Amino acid sequence: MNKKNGKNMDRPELYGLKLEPTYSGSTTFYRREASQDLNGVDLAVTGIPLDTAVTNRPGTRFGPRAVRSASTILAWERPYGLDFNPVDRIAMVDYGDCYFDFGAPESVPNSIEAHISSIINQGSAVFSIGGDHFVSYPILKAHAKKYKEPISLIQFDAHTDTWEAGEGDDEPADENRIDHGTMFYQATKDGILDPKSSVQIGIRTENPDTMGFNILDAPWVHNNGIEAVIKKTLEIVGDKPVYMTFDIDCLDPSYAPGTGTPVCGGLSTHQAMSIIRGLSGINLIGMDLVEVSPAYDVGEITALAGAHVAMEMIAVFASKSEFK
Ligand SMILES: [Mn+2]
Repeated sequence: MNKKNGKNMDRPELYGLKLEPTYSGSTTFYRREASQDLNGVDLAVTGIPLDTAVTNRPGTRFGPRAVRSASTILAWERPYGLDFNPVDRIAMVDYGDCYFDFGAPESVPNSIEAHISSIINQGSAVFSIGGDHFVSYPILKAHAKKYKEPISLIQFDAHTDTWEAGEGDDEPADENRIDHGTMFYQATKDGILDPKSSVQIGIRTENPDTMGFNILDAPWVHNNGIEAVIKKTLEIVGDKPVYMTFDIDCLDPSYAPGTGTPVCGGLSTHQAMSIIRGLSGINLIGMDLVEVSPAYDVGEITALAGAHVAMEMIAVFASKSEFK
């Protein structure tokens, strides 16, 4: 056995795992090579450390780093019960973080969109780690431009995030507002999302205007069970191009306290991971995990939940028949 340390910085190819003590070495996501060379890459993981669009507690700018660090404890074997390791089927790199100027907030959406476009236009899909949930809006814009059709959304969340921009005051809606509760309103108005073939799972915050999204709210999930959620979701999205966004506050605060707008009555990590695994076979084109806020975490359980959920999403992506 090669006892040289730092083995994940010395890999001959982009596939597979090299064992290294969890506590040592580089903390790229799932021990992937840190690289911005996307030649032959199927999936690039990137961090988007934004937390200025929140309505409550900030701190998600530290989310990417926390989730990457938590992922190192997973990077020694395939996800439990899965008959393959995603990194044996897909070439995945850690692309590093999106750069944006925190002193010029109005420039942030375009910076994120350009960052994502630069990745997906080179032929790699992208898994983004937020960051607050606003980041999904410029990410979706980049995908819509590439795919040239409204995208279906599978959204795990306590909140619909379809609140009208500017709602609650007398001013007309300002679609340029940067807000982590309005971006799917904006995306739907833009024609980027197709709500009729989209589904929101785990919702437990009142918002009477659904904008036509299918909603399997948290009580529905608890009352009907994991298999029913999987069946309904597969029926709704069919074989359309689908983007999956996982707001960590979909999980109950007992499983994910480290987030900005926690709501009780949510899903367990078991429920969320099982539902995602059951969605294998969908036409998944992109993914994000958002709203992990380490300063409010306890024992790193939120970051760990995020890393587990991320690997389940990546396994769904890797299950596509185009990979080896
Ligand atoms: Mn949320």
